[in-house]
Amino acid sequence: MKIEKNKIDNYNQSSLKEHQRRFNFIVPDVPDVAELLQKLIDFQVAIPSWALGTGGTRFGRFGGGGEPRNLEEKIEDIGLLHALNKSSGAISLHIPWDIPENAANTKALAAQNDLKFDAMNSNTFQDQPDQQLSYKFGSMQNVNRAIRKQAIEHNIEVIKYGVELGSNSLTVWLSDGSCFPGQLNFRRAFQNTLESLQEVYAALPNDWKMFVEYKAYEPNFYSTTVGDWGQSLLYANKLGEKAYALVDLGHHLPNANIEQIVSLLLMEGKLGGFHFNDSKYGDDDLTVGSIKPYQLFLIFNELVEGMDAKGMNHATDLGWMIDASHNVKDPLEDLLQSVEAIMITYAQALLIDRKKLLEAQNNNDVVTAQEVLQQAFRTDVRALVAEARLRTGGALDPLAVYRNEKIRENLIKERGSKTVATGL
Ligand code: RM4
Ligand code: MN
Ligand code: MN
Repeated sequence: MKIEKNKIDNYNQSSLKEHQRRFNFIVPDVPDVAELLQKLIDFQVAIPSWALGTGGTRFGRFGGGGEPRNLEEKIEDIGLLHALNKSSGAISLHIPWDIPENAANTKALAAQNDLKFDAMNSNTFQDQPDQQLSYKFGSMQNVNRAIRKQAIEHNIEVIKYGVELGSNSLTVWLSDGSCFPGQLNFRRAFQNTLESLQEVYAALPNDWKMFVEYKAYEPNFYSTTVGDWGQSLLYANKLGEKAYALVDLGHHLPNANIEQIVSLLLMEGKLGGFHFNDSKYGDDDLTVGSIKPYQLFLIFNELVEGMDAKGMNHATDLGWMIDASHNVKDPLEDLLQSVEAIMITYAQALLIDRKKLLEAQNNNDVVTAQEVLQQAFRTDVRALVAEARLRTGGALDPLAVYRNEKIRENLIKERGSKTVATGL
């Protein structure tokens, strides 16, 4: 289904006065409103094709109905999100969960929905029904060369799909590792993985990037072969200039200082991609900003500061994506919430008084430094984010329109209540 533009305009009309009151209230506090709004307008967050259905845990899955049955319906769902918030203008595909059978058609449908193709994702963490060799004991790290080769070829195939669609990056997340001490030799696992990644890297088109995503644990519980940012950076450095580390917020050990990791990876020119989500305990894949909004703000502070220091374009020089799972919420509502949280936090980070912060740091004025950060964090920027949407034809309140228009009910009518989307 599609949402008509005039429906969105009507809703906007009904809350326009209230919005303008809020917007006018914040404007005097923003040094350059036009510039800030433009940055918000330009900033787009990709939606992963595997996050449009209900996620499960290893205990169960409680579907909500109306889930997209194929790639086309997934693209339509993201099109809906983007029509409402104008900040979700890209889709990230996981192969083989979402194989574009006819690339030209898939591309055309995405274009109709004003969507681009973000990073392509390979999958060597599950065995597929028609697969010859098993990844039970790892893929690129495997002691068996034939299994490594199968994983390499899969990744090269994913690049080929991406080229057809106009994507320009490959994200490799490996679940490789070990569950018990002694199961593998760490150095050998690293070397095998490096050599395998090198073969994939050699197949990358010139204008492509490769993102090496790390994760502390799960599904392996003793060691992970790309377990933290240090290992990810090692691979990226050894691979070459087209290879980068990818930070997924849920992939760290408890209390890790993610903002510091982000800062140093940016300093090294080796931060390539970013997966947003939130977590309380592990890789919980919860709604962005739902648990630790201040941490997200501190991360965005480093992102903005570090990108500006290198003259990078906020919107295009890193790959931004949501990587979440939805167990109890309507996936589309959850994604709207996540995008909103990202935009709010980005806007807050843009409001930080950099000059004052630098002065405070140079004077060892710890109190002022903290005050500067918290001044921005405590500013209610929601009207700025809404204004950016309004100016690009989106909804002042995407969630309200989604509910008022009964989008989920309509999707259930259209697709049925028992559909299951491919993905996690
Ligand atoms: C992993 C990781 C990857 C994602 C898979 C589905 O934990 O976050 O980015 O592709 O989940
Ligand atoms: Mn991820
Ligand atoms: Mn994850």
